[in-house]
Amino acid sequence: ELRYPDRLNCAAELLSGPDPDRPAFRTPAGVRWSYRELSAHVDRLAHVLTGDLGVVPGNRVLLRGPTTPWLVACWLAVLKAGAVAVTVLAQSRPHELSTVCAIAEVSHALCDARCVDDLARAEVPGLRITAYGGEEPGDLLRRAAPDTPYRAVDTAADDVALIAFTSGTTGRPKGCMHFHRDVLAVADTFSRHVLRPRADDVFAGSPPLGFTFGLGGLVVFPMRAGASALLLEQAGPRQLLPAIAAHRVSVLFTAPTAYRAMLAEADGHDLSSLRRCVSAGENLPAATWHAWRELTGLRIVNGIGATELLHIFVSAADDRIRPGTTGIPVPGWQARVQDERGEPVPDGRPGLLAVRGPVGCRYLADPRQREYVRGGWNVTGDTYVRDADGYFRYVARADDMIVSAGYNIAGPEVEDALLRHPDVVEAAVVGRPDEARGQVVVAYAVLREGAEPDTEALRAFVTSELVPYKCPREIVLVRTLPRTATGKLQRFRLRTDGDQ
Ligand code: 3SK
Repeated sequence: ELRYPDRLNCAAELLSGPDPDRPAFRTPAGVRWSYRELSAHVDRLAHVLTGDLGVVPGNRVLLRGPTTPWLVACWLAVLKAGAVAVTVLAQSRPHELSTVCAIAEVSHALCDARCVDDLARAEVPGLRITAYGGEEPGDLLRRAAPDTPYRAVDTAADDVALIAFTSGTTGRPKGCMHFHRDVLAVADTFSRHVLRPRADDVFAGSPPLGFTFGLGGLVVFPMRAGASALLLEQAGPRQLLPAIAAHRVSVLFTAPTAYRAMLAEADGHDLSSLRRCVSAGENLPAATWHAWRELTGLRIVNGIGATELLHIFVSAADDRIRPGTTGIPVPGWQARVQDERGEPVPDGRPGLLAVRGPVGCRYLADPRQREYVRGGWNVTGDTYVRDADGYFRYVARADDMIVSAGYNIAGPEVEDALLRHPDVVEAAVVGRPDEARGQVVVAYAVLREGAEPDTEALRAFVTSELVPYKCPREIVLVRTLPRTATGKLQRFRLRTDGDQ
C-alpha cells in the first residue's frame, strides 16, 4: 500500500529528490536544464505568481502552451505555490477555453505568448492572463524577485493539485480533480513497477502536457526517477524518429498510431538507444506490437489509463507482456469486468472494465460522477474480457459496440483485421443505422502511400480473417481519420459525418 505524509506538496517532492546536478529537461533547440536550474526557475516563477500576480493557495491557474521546459516550470511553480494547475492543450479553441475556465473557475492563466491571442479572445470574465515566451521566460521572469529560494506551500496530501479535462470522444468537458498524493501515486505504481526507470534514462514522446498521459510520461515519471526528458514542441513521427537517435532517448511514450507511422518511416533511423516503449490512448493491435518487436527487438508496454484516474492502471512489464492484451492490474490497482448492475462477469465474457486504486475519479461539479463511480469502482466505459490467466483484453469502447442482426461486433476487432493487410495504415470501423439489421458494419481505411485503392481486395482479405457477420458491408478509403488533439479516434464523427 502507498503511504504518503498528511502534509505533502508534490512539486516540492519531485524537485527535492533528484541530484541537482543531473540533467532534467532539454529541447532540440539546445535548452539544457539541470535539476538545480529547474528549481531556480520554479522558485522565481512561484515568487512572481504569489507576489505580482496575487495568486493564493487554492486559486485555479490555467496553463497553456506547447511542450516546453517553461511550461513544466510554470506547472511546478503553480503547485509549489499551493495553487491548482488547470492543464489544457495548446490547440484548444476560444470556445473550449471559455468552457474550461468557467467549469474550473479559473482566476489566472499562464500562456505561451505564441498562443495567447486565442485565450484573450475567449473573453473569460476576470481572467488575469500572463504570457510567457515559449523558449524564453519573457515578461514573466523579468518581473521576478532575486534568486531567493521559495518555500513550498504546506499543502495537504489530499489538497487538489491539478484539474485535468476530458471530453472523452464527445460531449461537454469534465474536469477531473487530482490531489498532490495522486501525482506521486501514478509514478509509484505504473512507473515504478512496470517502467522501472533509471536516473540515466532520457524520456521523450508525443502526448502533450495538457493530456495526463504526457504529463506523467514526460514530467512526473522522469522527475520521480531523477531522470531527464527531451521536450518536443512538434512530436509527430517525423520529429520523433531523428530525435530518438540524436538525444539517445531510452523511454518512449506514444500512441499506436504513431508506432505505425514510425514503422512506415523507420528506415535509416537509429533506434538502438530505446529500452522501454509505452503505448496508451488507444487499443494496441497485436500486429503493431509484433511489427515493432521485429524492427527494434523491444516489447511495447501496452497500457490503459484514463484522465479520471490520472494515468495507467492496467499494463504488464517485460516477460509478462502478452501481445494483443492490455495486461494485468498494475501493482496497487485492482481491476475486474462487471455487468451493467455492477456484478462481476465470469472470465472469458465481455463486460465493463472497473478499477480501483490509489487515484479515484472526482469530477468537478458534474452529475456524470455517478455514472463513472459505481459501488466504489471506477467504471471506465471500455468493454473488456478477462482471460483465465487474469489478462485483460480490450474489446471496444462500450458505446462503440456494433449490434447487427443480433450479433455484437467489436469495431476494434474488425480494425485489427484490416490493419493486418500490408496496405492499410489506419482503420476505423463503425455501425451505420440500417432498417433491416439495426446496424451494419462500415469500415474506413487509410492506405499506405502508393498502394492500389482496391476495396474488393480488402474486403476479400477481411473475409478471410473474420466470420462473415463481422465483415464490413462497405469499405470507404479516406486520406485521414478524425482524431482528437490527443490522437484518439473520433468514431462518432464517422457515424455522423460519413465520408471525410
Ligand atoms: O487514454 C489512456 O489510455 C490514458 C493513458 C494514460 C493517461 C491518461 C490516459 C487518458
